[in-house]
Amino acid sequence: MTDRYFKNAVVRLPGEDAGEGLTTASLGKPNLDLLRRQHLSYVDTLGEIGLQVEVLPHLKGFPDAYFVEDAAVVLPEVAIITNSGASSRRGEHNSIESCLAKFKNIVRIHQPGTIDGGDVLAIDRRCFVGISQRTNRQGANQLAELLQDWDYQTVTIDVRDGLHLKSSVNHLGDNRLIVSRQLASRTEFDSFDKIVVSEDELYSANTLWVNDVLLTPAGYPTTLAALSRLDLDVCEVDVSEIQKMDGGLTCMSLRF
Ligand code: CIR
Repeated sequence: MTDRYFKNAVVRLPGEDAGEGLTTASLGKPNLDLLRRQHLSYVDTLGEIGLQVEVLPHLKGFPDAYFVEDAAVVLPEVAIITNSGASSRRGEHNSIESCLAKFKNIVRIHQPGTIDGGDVLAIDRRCFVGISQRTNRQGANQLAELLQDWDYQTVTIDVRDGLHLKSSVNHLGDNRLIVSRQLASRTEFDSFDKIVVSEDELYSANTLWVNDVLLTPAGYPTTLAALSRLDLDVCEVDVSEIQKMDGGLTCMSLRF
């Protein structure tokens, strides 16, 4: 199942204002040049893995718009345009919709429902939805109702650590998850094989599986060692400046 699962990716270039976006990280201001280089290197990596990458231009007035994952949930059958819980991000969705409409049928989440794509982890026919500062129950209910048409089972999970659900749990292909200790004991994840990240390496739970490659943030040796024992290539990616803006590897692209 892991071979060539994703064929396309959509990314967006960060602008001059990339350091002005929302963040809860207390890691200081990002170095803008370095942030842009790290973003380009990430885009190159997706291309080297074999994805067809569509690079959207910077979206003026929306410093967080390069975190494209939050504006949509893309599934094999449909693309769901979300409605961010952060009002400063609401103007990002139209342009993502125009792009995705070339590939997928489109449906939308509407007020008062809010969802950020970072809170949605879809694995086969299961869709785990984090209830967070960005995603509310109305949004999760709308998503569940929409996805019934394609027989998805939607499960909500309260997000206690990090910005989004995928700050703490991600799919590593097949039946594997990488997950924080706090979420690892949740019964919803009982049926998965798990790599549980240590408390001091929590950020590395945001590891991105792309076909037969795992992209993992540089600087987390215990996680790296655990990932290296899987039958996948592992690629460390430096995202130090993106982390300062509460971002990570999953949130800078939409894959499908
Ligand atoms: C925000 O707070 O919305 C952005 N600065 C970071 C969004 C990161 N998105 C994600 O992890 N899915």
